[in-house]
Amino acid sequence: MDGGAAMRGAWSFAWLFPLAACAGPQSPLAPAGLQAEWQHWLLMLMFWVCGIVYALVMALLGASIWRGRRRLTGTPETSPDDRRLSKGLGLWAGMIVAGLTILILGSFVVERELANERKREALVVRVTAQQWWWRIQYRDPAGTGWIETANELHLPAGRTARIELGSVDVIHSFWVPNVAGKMDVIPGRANAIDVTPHRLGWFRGQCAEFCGAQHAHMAFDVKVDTPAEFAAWLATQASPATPPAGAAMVVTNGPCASCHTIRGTAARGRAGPDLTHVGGRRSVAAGTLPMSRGALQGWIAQPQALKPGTLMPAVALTGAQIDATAAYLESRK
Ligand code: HEC
Ligand SMILES: [Cu+2]
Repeated sequence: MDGGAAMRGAWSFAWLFPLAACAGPQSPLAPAGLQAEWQHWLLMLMFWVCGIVYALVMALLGASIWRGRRRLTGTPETSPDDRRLSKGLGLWAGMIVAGLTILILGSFVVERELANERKREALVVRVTAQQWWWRIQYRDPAGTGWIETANELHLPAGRTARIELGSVDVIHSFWVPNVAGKMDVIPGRANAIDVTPHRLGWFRGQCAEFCGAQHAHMAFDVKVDTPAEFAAWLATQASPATPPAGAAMVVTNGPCASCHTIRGTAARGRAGPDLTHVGGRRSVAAGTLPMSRGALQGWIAQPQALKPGTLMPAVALTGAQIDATAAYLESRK
């Protein structure tokens, strides 16, 4: 196949591209939660009502152009029939009123359902956005404190979670399209969004408000667990780490510790993500790389090359220290 044919081949499939967004882990068209399902229902209602009106307008436009052309080519003029015209206009106005009424009733029903959902007793999760990652905190079921993690949100299926949103720097936006709509995250303002997921599996959240150079690398993984899986995961997150030994000790005694917390060790920094169970996460640096030992090595050696502008500086370490640190962090499941 020559280049031109290949190009034409590719273009003939181009119409499929919009459909690629219809399924998958980051799509409002594949709802996995109650709120997303209602919003999807409303979207479809709007699509069909507006789509039918659009098709009718186009059909009438086509018909009138066709009639106009016939008139130009000399077919004898038929005198406009006033009664038919006013009947048609009356019908048209009636359809517009009916369509708008359906849309108003639809959005009313959805608003009411979402509000009813809000009254349920909710699991409180605090999510704090910052350039360019997500601090995530759960209330400790065993005590009064908070259990902290980052960049990976676990939710129990069938239960409403109230995500309390805060920002420490600029405006971000919390968006997990499979589960619910968007909510802005605004410094100095307490926003919250309720989500009631019911389909198990992995989904993807993304910051949806431009927040600086690495806005696109401000994603997070979302896992909808069974209630038992969720309880086990939360218990793991609550447990402290065993401190590292040998060359990996730089992570708890060196500069890393001034920015990162590893519970159970001397590392108590607050500027960066909690690393106590970083090895159990699915990705590194807010969705920048899939989790692996190599990704951790690369990230520790050259954060500025992987995520230019990120607030984590490159720390001067030896190769052996980087390898040992990556191995230790990877083992922190
Ligand atoms: C000046 C503060 C600072 C220092 C020093 C620092 N980090 Fe970070 N680190 C951050 C910030 C901020 C992030 C989040 C970056 C992002 O995603 O944009 C981060 C992210 C990370 C992540 C990814 C965490 C995740 O949830 O995916 C790892 C792993 C990490 N740092 C390890 C280290 C190690 C090891 C050192 C020492 C060699 C270190 N950091 C030194 C601030 C720092
Ligand atoms: Cu952001």
